[in-house]
Amino acid sequence: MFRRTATLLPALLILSLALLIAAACGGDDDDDHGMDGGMGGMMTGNAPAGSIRVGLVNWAVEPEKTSAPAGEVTFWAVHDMAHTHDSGAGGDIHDLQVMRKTADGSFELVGEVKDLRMGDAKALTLNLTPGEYELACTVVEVVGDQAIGHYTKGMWTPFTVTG
Ligand SMILES: [Cu+2]
Repeated sequence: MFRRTATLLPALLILSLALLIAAACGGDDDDDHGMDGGMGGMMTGNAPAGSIRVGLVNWAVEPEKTSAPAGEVTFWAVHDMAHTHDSGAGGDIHDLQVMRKTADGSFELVGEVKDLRMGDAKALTLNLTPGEYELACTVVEVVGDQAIGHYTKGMWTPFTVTG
């Protein structure tokens, strides 16, 4: 999917670095408030180094890893093209919501990237504290007279942040 040639690779690396630096410079304020629902760094293009790929399909959230150490975590949300769409079945757009389990067992939103069409990929960098999380898509589509809730369809999976 992301085919690289020998000549393109250095340019892509430099571009990626530039984006990372831009995100880091612009994200100073976010770093201090990583848990308050800030968007963190968001970009499109190639997967950032060290990111955790999270596949979004009908109807599952498929991270390549189900845990990470506490601190800065970058999720690379990808609306995978490796599935077909029945017309009217929904699933044209997916989100990635990162939610943290609170003491009372409910979930609070830590960060999200939204509106990923098929083939889209977006990065989401968050400062995560140890605990139990969920990676989810909470899109609700109305197709005809039917509301299709992606979460209800199965688009969530547990994720653990270790201390
Ligand atoms: Cu979805």
